[in-house]
Amino acid sequence: MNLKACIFDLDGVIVDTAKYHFLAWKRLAGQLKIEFTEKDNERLKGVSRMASLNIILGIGNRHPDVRTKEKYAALKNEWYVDYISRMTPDEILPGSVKFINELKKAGIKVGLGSASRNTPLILERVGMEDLFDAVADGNIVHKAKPDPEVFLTAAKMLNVDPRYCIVFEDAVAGVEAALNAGMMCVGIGSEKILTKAHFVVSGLAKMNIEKLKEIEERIKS
Ligand code: B16
Ligand code: MG
Repeated sequence: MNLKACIFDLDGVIVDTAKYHFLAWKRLAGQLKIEFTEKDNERLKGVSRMASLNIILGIGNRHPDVRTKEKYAALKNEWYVDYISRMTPDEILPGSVKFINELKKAGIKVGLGSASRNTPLILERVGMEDLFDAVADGNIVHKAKPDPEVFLTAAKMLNVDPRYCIVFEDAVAGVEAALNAGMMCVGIGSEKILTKAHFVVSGLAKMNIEKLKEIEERIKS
């Protein structure tokens, strides 16, 4: 295998925080009398907090000033933090820890690439604060996915050339970010949604070293 590093998205790949983002955004949308559905929520996955708010305001055709927008984003985050503060290791998605430990044993570096500024709190709550060799998150990266910055930063921290990295992503914007970084990308979720990913699996429980080799060979051929 030429592969040297695996970089994981957090929300929707390692933990299921999408449901908490949805609940908090839904509450804000409710207060603003904007109808916001689970289908609309798909468009928020992987994009930054302010970009998510702009999508919701767009649905309601609202144009508040910058200060008001900051107030809304802070309110949503307060509710979201309240939910994630109560997370436990039980909320780690199946197969994640096993696969990551298998990679480490095989000498493959593991990194995290998340848009979330709440990454440190989530990792601490689920007991994963020491698992990754490098963590690139919304606190150190400023360009939102599909910009490749988050994954390029993780690769740099791992000291691995982007060509030898494979990203695991559940969001359309995140898959595009991985491809824009010149990396291989495995989509986590549905083939119908993650059409640009090199390969799609339903979750990390489906992954192991053998499968990884097979995927790399398929991408290269
Ligand atoms: P926060 P990921 C992303 O995380 C989420 O998918 C996205 O829905 C959220 O808006 C974004 O983080 C910012 O999160 O408000 O906590 O800073 O999928 O890149 O791990
Ligand atoms: Mg995600």
